[in-house]
Parts: sequence; C-alpha cells; structure tokens
Amino acid sequence: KLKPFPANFFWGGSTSAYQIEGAWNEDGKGPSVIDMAKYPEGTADFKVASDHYHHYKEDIALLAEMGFKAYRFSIAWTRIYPNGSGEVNQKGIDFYNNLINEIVSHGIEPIVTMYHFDLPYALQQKGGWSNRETIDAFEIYAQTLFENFGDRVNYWLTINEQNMMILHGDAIGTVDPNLENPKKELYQQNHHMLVAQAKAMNLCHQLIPNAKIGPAPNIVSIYPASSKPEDIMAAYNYSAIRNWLYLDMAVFGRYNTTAWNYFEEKGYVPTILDFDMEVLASAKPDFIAFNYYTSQTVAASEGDGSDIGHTGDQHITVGEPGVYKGANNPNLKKNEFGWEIDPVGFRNTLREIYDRYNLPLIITENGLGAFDKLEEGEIVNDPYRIEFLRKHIEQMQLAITDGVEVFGFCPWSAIDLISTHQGCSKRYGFIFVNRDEFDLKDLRRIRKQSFYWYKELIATNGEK
Ligand code: BGP
Repeated sequence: KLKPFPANFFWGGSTSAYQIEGAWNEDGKGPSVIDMAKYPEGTADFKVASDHYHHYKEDIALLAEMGFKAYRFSIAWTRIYPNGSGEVNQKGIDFYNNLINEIVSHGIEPIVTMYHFDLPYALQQKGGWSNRETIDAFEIYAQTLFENFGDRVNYWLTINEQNMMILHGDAIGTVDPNLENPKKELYQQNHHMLVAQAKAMNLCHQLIPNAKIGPAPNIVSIYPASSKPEDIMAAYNYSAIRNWLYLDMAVFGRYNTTAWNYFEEKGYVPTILDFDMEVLASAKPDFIAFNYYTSQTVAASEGDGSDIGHTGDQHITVGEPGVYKGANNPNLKKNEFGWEIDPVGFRNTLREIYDRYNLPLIITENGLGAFDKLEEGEIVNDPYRIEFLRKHIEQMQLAITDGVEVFGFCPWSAIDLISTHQGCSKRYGFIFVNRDEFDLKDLRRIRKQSFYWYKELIATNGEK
C-alpha cells in the first residue's frame, strides 16, 4: 500500500537568477561569469531572459494560482555585491526583499539558492574559486543574505550543482581549459567551495538558528554498462567521484576514500590548509537537496581515452581515460535533447541518498526540456511534460513508501527560462514565456496544459 505524501509537503518549482531575471546590468548589478561568457551560436544570451525582474509580481501570482507551497529561486550574488565583495548594493537588497515579501504574502515558502553558477566576474578576474579570497567573499555574502532575509527565509541552499561545475568545468567555465592540468585546478576550486559551503552552513546556524540549510548537488544512480566486474567497478568509482565526494564532505566532513585515491592516482590532490578539515568537520547540513534529470551508465575505460565520446546529454563528455566512460543505456528512452528518461532511477537515487546519509531530502530540480509550441487560442499542449513528471512523482511516492523522508519536490522549471546551454527554445516551465531566441516579442505569460495538471496535483496533495 502506498504511503500518502506528508501533509505540508513542499510542492513547488525552481528557477535560477541568471536564467529568469534579465535586467542583467540594471540597478547596480555587476557582471557575473555568465554575463561574460560566450554562448553557442543561435542561442539567446541571458540579458533579458524571462524579464522576471520586471514581471515578478505577475509571476509569483501565477505560482500562487498553481497552489505552490514552496518556490526555489536563486539570489544573484552580483546584485548584492556587484564586485563580489566590498560595497553592498542596496537596490539588490531591495529587489530580493520585494520578491521575498511577494512570495511570503501568498503563503509560499521561499527556498533560496545562494549561488547558482553566476560567480561575480570581478572575483573570477582575481582567480575565482582558485583564490582563497573567494571563500571569504562568499562568507561575507552569506552573512549579508542571512542578516537581510533570514527573518523570512527558512530554507537555504548553498551552491547549486557544485559537482557539475567541477566535472564539466568547461561547461560553466570557472577554470581556464588551457591550463596544464585543469582538473587539478578544478579540484582545488572544489576544495575551496566545500570550505566556503561549510562556513556558510555554520554561519546560518549561528545567525538564524531556526533556519535550515543544505547542499544542492546533482545526484543520480550510476549503472554499469554490463555485468563485467570491471564495468561494475567503474560505476562504483564514478559514483564516488560524481556523487559521494560532494555529499560525504557536506555531511561527514571528510573526503570520500575512493575519490581521494583517484585524486592521488591522477595527480589532482588539492592543497589543504591546516584548519580546513576542522571547518569541514564542524559543519552539518539539515537536509540534502538534489537535482535529478536522468541516471547515468558507464563502462570501464582502458587505454588512452580515445574511446570516450558524447553520450546521452549531448553537450557534455562523460569519461576519464583509465577510469570510466559514458555509455548509452539501451533500456531507456531519450528526450528530444538526448537525455535518457529514467523515473525508476529516481526512486533508486532517493533510496541511495537516504540510506547513506539519513537526512530529509528535497528535490530541487527534475523536469523535461522540450520544444513547446504556442498554438492558436493561447494553448500550449505539453502532455510529454505531464507524463515525465507524473512518472517521477509516482516513483517518489514509492520511495516515500520505502521509508525515504522526502519533504519537497520543486521541478525545473516553475516558469520558462533560458537553458544553461541550449537557449530559450528548450523549455521546461509550467508557464510559457512568449519570446524566441532573438525576438523578445511581448514576453507574455501563458499557462501550459501542465500548469492545470500540476495545480490539480498539488490541490490533491499528489493523489491525482
Ligand atoms: C541544471 C542546472 C539548471 C538548469 C538545468 C537544465 O544543471 O542547475 O540551471 O539549466 O540543469 O539544464 P539545461 O538548461 O542545460 O537543459
């Protein structure tokens, strides 16, 4: 018999600042690494995005109409500190005060990501996460957030998908790919981010003791491509490098042994200062947030890595010579963008995380990117999205029945926004935003079919 979803379950949705807000240089906002990055040809930049900065009241009203219990969004570090550190930009504080008040006034619980890929460019110019000063800047930024918004924000997420930033450093671009050993540098940055995260968790508990805070990596079950013991070992190792390295540190305050051995073998061992491990061990998250889109399948990699190529998600390469290589999973269907769809893997992932850490879980991203079409009569038919979410929600309920403590589901994305790598034609939202890659049109908001479906699902606490 299925267990019902808990009362007060956080049904909601997610966005991130640079993907939705626009107003990239308004009201004193400084540039982030995202603003300065080059975009793939033919795709929109993030300057206007969904223009949420100017539409936030209308947008929050629509989320309230859907019955959202929680809304996960990120604060742009460069609105608060245009240069990453130094002077606070009051207009940035004002914007988020207004936004949070709007959210709270509709009875929606705000869930705030402190840092979602958009590192201040001024910090990047000084070495970004390679420079320990960025840890201090993050700590001060965190303090500013807790002091200004901690009276209304009870749920905080430290860093979005730190593991993706490190594993696919070229995709988010915090490291120069021309360095002699870019991966060593990435793992140094990783160490600094982990220390920054630990400091933020401690600060949160100190300054706003009633609030809760946790990490928000992308965690997925890893399958071996075959029953060959070598493939099973590759899957085990990749899971340690991709998943547990990040969460073991956040929860247990220590480096995962398999990941550490891999650092040693590959020459990626980061420099650790004396007091770092104490700081890391002293911090504890209250929950684990994670993003899940698809599982991953890997095989053993032998030789020079020339057999490592693109799989599944087409814009990233999965693999490392001698360790693992991405493989297609013939048992799974793919979405229009080549991402494998695996709802059962979602249940497995929930169980894996819960068994390992015994902390409450919240899903902060899950969803389907698709080329939605606006049809005559203001209609957007997206049955594929409904089916994707329904199947994942079913598996989540099975996981809850298994005994996994889940307190919220915030799919990606609440509203259409700009995809991190694939422009605005790849849509994820319940609400259509009328614009094309380069034609901003009128940016009007249109409820998709999935909007009405999700509204009913929330109204029945997931029963329908
Ligand atoms: C996650 C990011 C989001 C979002 C999502 C969808 O990795 O946290 O910011 O972009 O993936 O990915 P994409 O936009 O590449 O389809």
